Amino acid sequence: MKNNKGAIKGKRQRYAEKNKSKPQNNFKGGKSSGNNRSAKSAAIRADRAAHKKARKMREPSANTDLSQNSQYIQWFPGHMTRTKRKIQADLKLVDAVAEIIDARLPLSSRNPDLPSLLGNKPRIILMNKCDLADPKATKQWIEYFKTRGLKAIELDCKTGRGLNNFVTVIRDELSEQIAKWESKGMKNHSLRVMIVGIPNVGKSSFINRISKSTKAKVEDRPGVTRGNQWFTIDKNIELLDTPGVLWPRFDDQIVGEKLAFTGAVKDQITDTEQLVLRLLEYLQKDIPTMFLERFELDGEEIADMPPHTLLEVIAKKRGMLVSGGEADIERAAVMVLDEFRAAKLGRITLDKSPNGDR
Ligand SMILES: Nc1nc2c(ncn2[C@@H]2O[C@H](COP(=O)(O)OP(=O)(O)OP(=O)(O)O)[C@@H](O)[C@H]2O)c(=O)[nH]1
Ligand SMILES: [Mg+2]
Repeated sequence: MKNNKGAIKGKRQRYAEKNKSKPQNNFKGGKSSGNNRSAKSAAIRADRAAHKKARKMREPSANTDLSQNSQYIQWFPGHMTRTKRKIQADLKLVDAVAEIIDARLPLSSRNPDLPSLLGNKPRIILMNKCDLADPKATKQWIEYFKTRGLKAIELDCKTGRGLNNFVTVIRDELSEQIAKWESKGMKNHSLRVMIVGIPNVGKSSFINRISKSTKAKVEDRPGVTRGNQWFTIDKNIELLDTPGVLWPRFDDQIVGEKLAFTGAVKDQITDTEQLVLRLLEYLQKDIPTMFLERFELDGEEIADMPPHTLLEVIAKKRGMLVSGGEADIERAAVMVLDEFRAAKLGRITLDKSPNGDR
């Protein structure tokens, strides 16, 4: 199998890596809620247990599902360790944390290190990119998080859908703290919320959308934001943007692969052709109608087709040929990955929802 890293590098080289603005952090500490500590602790314990269970639920396990197309994926550059420290240091400045996850990966895009990193800080979940995910699965995941004591809302930062719910949910999560402030005569006490999540899930896009600005740098690659930065969305709410953080080792390689499918790990560290063969293997398990329609494929014919043959068929259908009439596999792989990421192959939630549906 050819390695097309060079080709991908060429494509991605347009995105020059630049260092971002330095932290602009000049707030005095805000306090987290006190009265509701035991309820919050219970919710946090439930969330930790959920994380543990979630890790077990992530399927299929790397040990049982390693195909010849699997590749070892790991991306934990030094700036992520620094970011973790900065997040911990800045926690005292915020009243709550909003964890942004990718709606296509409600399990795999949750950093398992977050519960211990965030301690008892009130937390909500924002399921972003819901325009790319299966709407039914998103609703099921929201219900699932609810049973774990976590408020979750769906968002689409491309159109702004769901953004209006953010303030309501965050105020609801902090209602006891707000009541305490009000009882002390602090009627319009501002709320400070830290926005955290893995790379490329739309943290900065969310901040730009909600603050109706373009101040936070946004790009379609992971690792864009490099420092914590404050934004005021109105006189009562301030948001702290943070760089995306992964964790040092993916217990399950399918998690690493799913994160690579969606663009949460750097494309340059993966072999795109191999990655796309894995994506095709994954799609073959439960073939999306849009995928069949888009490439004019027959579901029964392709169900057991070796993924490399399937990619050849797709390349030929698209007229992607090299001299001699052979399929241009490298070009087809890049095209399939791009179309998957843009949901042109269907709105696909890659983590099975709790009831087993896609
Ligand atoms: N389809 C879709 N794309 C989105 C959405 N939100 C963000 N994006 C895109 O996702 C890409 C990454 O967005 P960013 O806001 O830079 O993500 P980030 O989480 O800040 O990324 P890092 O700073 O690298 O951690 C950009 O191309 C955005 O346009 C969404 O709701 N739907
Ligand atoms: Mg960012």
